[in-house]
Amino acid sequence: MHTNLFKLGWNQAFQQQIVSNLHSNTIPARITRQDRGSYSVHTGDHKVRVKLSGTFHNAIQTPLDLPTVGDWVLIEPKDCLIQRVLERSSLFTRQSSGSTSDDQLLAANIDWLFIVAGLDQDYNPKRIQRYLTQAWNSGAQPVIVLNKCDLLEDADTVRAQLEGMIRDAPIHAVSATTLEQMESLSAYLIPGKTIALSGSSGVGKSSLINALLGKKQLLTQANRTHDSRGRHTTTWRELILLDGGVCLIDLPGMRELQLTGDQDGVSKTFSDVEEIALGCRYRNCTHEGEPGCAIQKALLNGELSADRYEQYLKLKQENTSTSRRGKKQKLKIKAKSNKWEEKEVFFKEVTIRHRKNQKAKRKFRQEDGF
Ligand SMILES: Nc1nc2c(ncn2[C@@H]2O[C@H](COP(=O)(O)OP(=O)(O)OP(=O)(O)O)[C@@H](O)[C@H]2O)c(=O)[nH]1
Ligand SMILES: [Mg+2]
Ligand SMILES: [Zn+2]
Repeated sequence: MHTNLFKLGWNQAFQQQIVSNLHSNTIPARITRQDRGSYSVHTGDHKVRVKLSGTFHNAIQTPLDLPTVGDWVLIEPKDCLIQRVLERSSLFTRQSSGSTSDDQLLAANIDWLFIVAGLDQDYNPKRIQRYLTQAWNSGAQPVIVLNKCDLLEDADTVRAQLEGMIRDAPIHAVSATTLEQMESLSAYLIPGKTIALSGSSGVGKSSLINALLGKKQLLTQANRTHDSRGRHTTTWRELILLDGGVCLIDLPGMRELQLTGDQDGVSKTFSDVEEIALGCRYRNCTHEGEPGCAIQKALLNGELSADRYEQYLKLKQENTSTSRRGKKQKLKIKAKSNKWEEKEVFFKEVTIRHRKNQKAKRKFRQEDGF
C-alpha cells in the first residue's frame, strides 16, 4: 500500500476490510470535504472529486450509511464513483436541529476530539460538559482546549476550576494568537492520527489550525464585540493535512449541540454522580426523598453541588427523549425493510408460480402434439 495513505490515517484495520478479489477495480481514498451532491477525496497522491455510485445510493437506509468527512471510501478511479464506505473507528454526530430525529454526521475516524472553548466573555463550562457528553459517544478521546489564554491573567485558575468538574479528559490552556502553551498540543500531533476541532463559533478553531499549519490558510473573523460570540465564519467541514502527516478536521461552530441519545456519554461525563448513586439503599432510587438516598446526602453535605446534579439530570433527560425518538426512527426503517422483504417473497412466489404454469402449458402442448 502507498506510504502516502498512512499519512492520511490509513491503517491495518481499514486494510483488513478490503477483500482483494471483490474490490480489485477500486482504490481507497479519504473524504476531505463534502459539498452538495459531491465529495472531495484524497487518494494519497492527489485530490479528486467523486460522487456516490447508483448501487450505493440505492442501498442507503439511514443517514449513518452516507459518507462524511474523515471517512475512508473505496472509489472507482475511472468513473470517480464511491462504491463503499469502510467501517468507522469513531464517529462524531449530533442530533439534527428541527423536528427530525436523524443523526447529523460531523466527522469520522477521529482519534482525538478537541473541544475548543474561548477564554473570553462567551466562556461557558456547562457547554463544555455538553460537548464532552457527546464526545464520549463518538469513540474518540476528548481533549479540552481552552483557547485565548492571552486574554486572562489567571488562565490557570480557570483551568483548575474546570478540572474539578471534568474527569478523564485532559485540559490545555493555549493561545492561537500569541502561540503561548501551543507546544502542549504537540503530544497529539502524531503522524497518521486525526484530530477534529469542535466548539461554538468564534472560539478559534480555524485560528488554532492556522497556528499549527504555520500559515493563514483558513478564513477567520473577529467576534462580535458586545458578547464575544462568533460570526459563523467556517461554513463547511474540511480535513486538512499537516506536513508531518497529521489530519486536522475543521468543523463549523454550531448554534446548538443536541445530544444523540446514548446514555454512555452522560454516565462518563458524570461518573462521580453515578458513583454516589451506587450508595443509595434502593437500586431503583429516584433520589427524590427515599430513605437512605446517597444523592440527597451528598447534596446536603456539599459533596455534590446542586448545579452539577441539575446539569446531570438535564442532559440525562434530553438523552432519554432523543433516544426514544431515535428508536422510533429505527423501528420505522425496520418496518419499511420488512415490507420490502415481504414484497420480494411475494414476487418470487409469483415468478415461480408463473414459471410452473408456463412449464405445465408447454408440457400440455407437447403432449397434445402442438
Ligand atoms: N485574543 C485571542 N483571539 C483569538 C485567539 N484565537 C482566535 N482568536 C480570534 O477569535 C476570532 C474567531 O476566530 P476563528 O478562528 O474564526 O473562530 P472559529 O472557531 O473558527 O469560528 P467559526 O468558523 O465561526 O466556527 C478571530 O478574530 C481570531 O483572531 C487567541 O488565542 N487569542
Ligand atoms: Mg472557523
Ligand atoms: Zn438515591
